[in-house]
Amino acid sequence: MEKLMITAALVGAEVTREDTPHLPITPEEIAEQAAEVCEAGASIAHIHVRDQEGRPSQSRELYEETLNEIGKRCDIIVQVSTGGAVGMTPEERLQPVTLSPEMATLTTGTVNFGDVVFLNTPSDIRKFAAALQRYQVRPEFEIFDTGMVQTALALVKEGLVTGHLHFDFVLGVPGGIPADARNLLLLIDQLPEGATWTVAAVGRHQLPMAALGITLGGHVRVGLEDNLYYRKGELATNGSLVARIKRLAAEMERPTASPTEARRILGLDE
Ligand code: KMH
Ligand code: ZN
Repeated sequence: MEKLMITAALVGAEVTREDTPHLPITPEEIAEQAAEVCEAGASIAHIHVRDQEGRPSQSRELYEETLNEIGKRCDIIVQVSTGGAVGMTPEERLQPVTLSPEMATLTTGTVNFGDVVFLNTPSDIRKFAAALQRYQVRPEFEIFDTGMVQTALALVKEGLVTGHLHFDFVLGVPGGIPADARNLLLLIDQLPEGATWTVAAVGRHQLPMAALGITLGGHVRVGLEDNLYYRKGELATNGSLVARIKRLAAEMERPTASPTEARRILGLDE
């Protein structure tokens, strides 16, 4: 089995400081936590940014500042969000891609997020894929429901995505695919030879799904974007969630990949 890549989803768009005092908001805070999770065993930081009031933003300037601050502190792979927050326009969402970060997310379908709609039309998905290609950014396909894998593979067929294929299965979003073992296997079964995958899951599902990801030879995403708690009633930090996965994986004889090793797994060094 290849080494385990841990992605830390540090910020997200939905969590607030009222939910947890551990949420990073400013570029410096995000960078400090990126360095902390890198030290704890993460090789990828999935980031969103926030404005001064803590509201979700896709500002190119804020992303640029955050990327610079992270680069000063550590070598972690930075994966920017193109999902942004529900209700943002595609143009707004695409801003950080123009900075040519190493990676960016690419959601390949529309999904309900509870009572709101995370809209990704077929033409917008292609617009996003073309932008990532133009700026030479490696996509991570964000898969919130079963049919999204086939749409991702259609982009590959159309030549809009080339090179190594990496998927992130996000389970347990209310309106998306529920977090259970059979559903994870169903998603994995659709992947072509050579593709890699990460499992993320919301709330209390994060830890059991991560354990399954380690067992099945996949990779793991944890972090405050998806889950606020270390255990029932105890708030987590991004660092504590990553450190737990590294310990768990070590117990299961699965060493953790450094950022350099993760670049090799993802073909980012080619
Ligand atoms: N905030 C969600 C609407 C991504 O980062 O690409 C979308 C999201 C996915 O978080
Ligand atoms: Zn995100």
